[in-house]
Amino acid sequence: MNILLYRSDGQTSDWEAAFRAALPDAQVRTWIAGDAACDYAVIWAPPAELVARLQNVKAIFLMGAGVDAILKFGAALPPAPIIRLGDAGMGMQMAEYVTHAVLRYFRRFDDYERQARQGAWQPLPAHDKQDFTVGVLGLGQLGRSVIEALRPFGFPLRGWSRSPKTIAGVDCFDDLDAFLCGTRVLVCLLPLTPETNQLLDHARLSLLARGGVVINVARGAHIDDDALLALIRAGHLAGATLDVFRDEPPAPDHPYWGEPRVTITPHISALTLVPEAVRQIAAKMQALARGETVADMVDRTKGY
Ligand code: NDP
Ligand code: OXD
Repeated sequence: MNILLYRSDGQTSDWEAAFRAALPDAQVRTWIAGDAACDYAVIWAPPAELVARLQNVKAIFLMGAGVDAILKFGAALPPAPIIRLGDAGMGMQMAEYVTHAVLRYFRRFDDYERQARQGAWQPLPAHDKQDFTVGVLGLGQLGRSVIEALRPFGFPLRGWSRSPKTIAGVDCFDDLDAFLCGTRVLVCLLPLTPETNQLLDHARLSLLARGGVVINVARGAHIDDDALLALIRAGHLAGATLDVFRDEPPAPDHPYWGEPRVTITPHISALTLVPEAVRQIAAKMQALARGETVADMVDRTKGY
């Protein structure tokens, strides 16, 4: 078995070591320009030159859960199956991140952080939990993990997905506007597709409850940045916690950096854990080699 690795950040040495340990008989190497022949490519955010050289691979494995950075190549993609990571420790991390952010707003730590910087000692009225509806856009592997983590806290929960869902204790919507009306905390966990690109524009964000907050842990291009900032500055929204951006990192003069009601993290809400990812991918390679089917195949027509 011949495995080719590529990451846009160049950090492949731990992947090489983990694959050599998991599949001792495999030949494992990191891609250098001009190289190509392999059975399996394990990649993240590849350049066009690499994609063009993968026409004969048996399968492409992604080092993450999102598929936008590969599906953007459209007709230039090889016919081989594309297989994303399935959870691999990301569900728990996403649940931790989003739960932290929801509780921070609900218990007013954002207000207390601002007060403390001004030396102010001032207890504030508690928010009413029934006014703190959490709406999760995307009820896939990560959205469901977030819903389950929030469940014990007793927030009203709602969700929105492409196909209808029934989840105990969760109001599942197919009408997006109805979902947004009354949502106080909006969590975005959608894949980035032509349908979801710039989904959260001014009109839709305005439907959120007054004092609402946005937690975006999916992709920056889901949100109209100008609209989000305008609604925060106008006082309709209380703030945002953003882990993902249209350009990463955002430019030094991006207005998000200077907006105190925007909390920025550097795309860390659910990191790829290399040992877990390699265990999962190696097992899938072995299953494919035995002629079996594997989970987490990307559906190119749906775009995720
Ligand atoms: P899944 O593919 O498991 O779930 C996607 C969900 O979004 C599904 O419920 C799907 O609906 C829904 N959906 C897709 N398109 C639409 C649409 N047009 N309208 C309504 N609902 C839609 O993805 P994951 O949960 O694993 O991951 C979600 C995203 O999170 C990834 O695509 C990635 O961009 C991002 N991510 C971010 C990370 C970070 O560190 N910030 C880390 C990992 C992932 P249905 O159920 O009907 O198919
Ligand atoms: C992913 C990501 O999709 O890191 O895995 O965003």
